Amino acid sequence: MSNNIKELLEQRLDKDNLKKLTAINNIKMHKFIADAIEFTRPASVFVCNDSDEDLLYIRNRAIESGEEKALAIDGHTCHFDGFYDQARDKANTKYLLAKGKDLGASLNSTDKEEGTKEVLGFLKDSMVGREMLVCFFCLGPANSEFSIACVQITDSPYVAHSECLLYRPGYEQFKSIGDSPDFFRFLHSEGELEALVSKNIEKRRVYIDLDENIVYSANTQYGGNTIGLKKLALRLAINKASREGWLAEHMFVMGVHGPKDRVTYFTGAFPSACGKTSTSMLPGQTIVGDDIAYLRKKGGEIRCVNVESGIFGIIRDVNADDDPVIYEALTNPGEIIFGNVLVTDDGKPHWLGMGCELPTEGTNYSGKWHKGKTDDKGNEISPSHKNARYTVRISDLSNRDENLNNPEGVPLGAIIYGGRDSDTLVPVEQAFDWTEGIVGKGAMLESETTAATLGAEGVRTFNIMSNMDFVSLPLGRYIQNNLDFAQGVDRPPLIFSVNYFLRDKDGKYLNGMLDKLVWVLWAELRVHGDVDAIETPTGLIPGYEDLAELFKRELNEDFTKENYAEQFAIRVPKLLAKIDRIEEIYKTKVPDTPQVVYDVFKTQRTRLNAAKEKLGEYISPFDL
Ligand code: SPV
Ligand code: MN
Repeated sequence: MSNNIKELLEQRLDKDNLKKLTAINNIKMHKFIADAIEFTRPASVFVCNDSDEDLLYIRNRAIESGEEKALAIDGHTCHFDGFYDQARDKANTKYLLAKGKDLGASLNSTDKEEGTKEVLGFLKDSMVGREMLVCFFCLGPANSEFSIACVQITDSPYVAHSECLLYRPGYEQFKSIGDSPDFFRFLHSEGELEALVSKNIEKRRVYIDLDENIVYSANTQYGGNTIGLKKLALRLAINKASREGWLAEHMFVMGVHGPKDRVTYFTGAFPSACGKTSTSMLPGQTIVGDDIAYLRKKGGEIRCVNVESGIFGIIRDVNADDDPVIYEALTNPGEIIFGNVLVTDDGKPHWLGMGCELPTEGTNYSGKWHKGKTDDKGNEISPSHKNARYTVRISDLSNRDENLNNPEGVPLGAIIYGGRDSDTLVPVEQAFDWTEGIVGKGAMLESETTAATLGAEGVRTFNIMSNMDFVSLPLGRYIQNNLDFAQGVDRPPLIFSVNYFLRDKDGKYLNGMLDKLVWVLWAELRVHGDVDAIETPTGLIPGYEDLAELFKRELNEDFTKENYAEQFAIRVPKLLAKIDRIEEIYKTKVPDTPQVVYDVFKTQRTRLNAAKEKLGEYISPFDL
């Protein structure tokens, strides 16, 4: 260790914490911490070595600091983010780009020198009078080809506590990498607080340095902006994966349980708040992860892991009928953090769609709340926020998959891409092959915006592979990486699109919450060639009889021919308009679009026009 670093750490850490830190022999990590101490000037530094004692210390700090309040049920706490800090801030999340580097017009970036100066300006002296927490985590299972060691510095015990639930411990992993410089670094300060929430929201920044594998986050508390290992690390990982020939995706990983105890692993990419977690939690199936997956090729197959060990899930509409496993966990003792829900004086959390009448007063993200309370624009404040969340360990859930921590990952049988689409795509469709799947399903994905990011809701937006907010390389390169990924794979996974959000002409949803179980189980049968399918201009859809059987057996519902005809109608004008819209985006914004993308648009257009000639604009699946 260089003398300066050593001296500084010796001066600023007490004996115990110094011992914990120096037990990891990594100069680059020591320097990162020494620099951060010098820069943010905390009153004290705590180093977490993942012992039960240290984990308890962090949890207690979250409560003592007031960032979390203990609730009535043992192990439950609640945290509030500021009124204007309830979602990911896309506008202020930027890549720091050195002169001459370009990620393309679709990605938000800023000049590296200026941006670094700006964010460091906000972080300077930010921890004066506060405690700095230094935690180590591992992305992916420990001791595996997938593992990435990470160090998180934060002054928010809520952020540190959340990460202790959401990520695998990394202190030992860090020791095992020795002096390797190959790890991710996160520096977060919530900045000045007022009534326990970040005060200077106009100075909220999340700046990403891809060359250094560092993310800086300032003046914010909301998890998506602060929890380094979540979306901040995903942005770093996508870039790293591109350099190393694997994929980092915004995907769940689940075990789909087919006939005779057969388990087929699926990943699913959905934009935030579009049914990703609820798909991975479907009854009778097992969960590996609900948000982020790493995929690698090994021995002729694709294997994948959950990067995380917990769920930071949307709590809205979690109730005993629709999400029984999560509901059970949220209503029983266990370590859970509720975020931005409504809390009543008896210490009980309440949220939208929990399946009962909500109280008319309590405490929420606006402070003391009563029904009818309005914000400064006169809009009524909802009892709990639409993007209110819960944080829980997957190992505490009854439906955890037995391969949750398998260092080899699980073999991938199928990928599903889903978005919020009221009028175009059928509920489920298999792509003809890998290329049409990556282009026609993943790279054409659109979704209506939700409360998971700041800004207007319900606006149809291009969202490539559901990963648009996190892609950290030129989009054409990203598509090419996905296309190339199937090379050398003996049986590439099947690719499907799903759409849970179709509506009729009166705006009513055409599907029930659990219908997705049928789509997923049908896809599982397709992976094994157990059912036939009907060809459409854009892929393969289920036959009526097969769906009717699954609806009866799984949901005890009669799926009528009318339901089928309405949901699975091929809406040719809508599909053609979608191709036009997406093609325009690639032509104008993505100069490095691979030619094959345009080729797929062309063949799909030709097939759609031919079908229109023969069968009309809105084609019943019974006519195919
Ligand atoms: C998402 O918004 O996609 C999430 C939650 O999974 S966040 O941590 O905000 O990214
Ligand atoms: Mn997500």
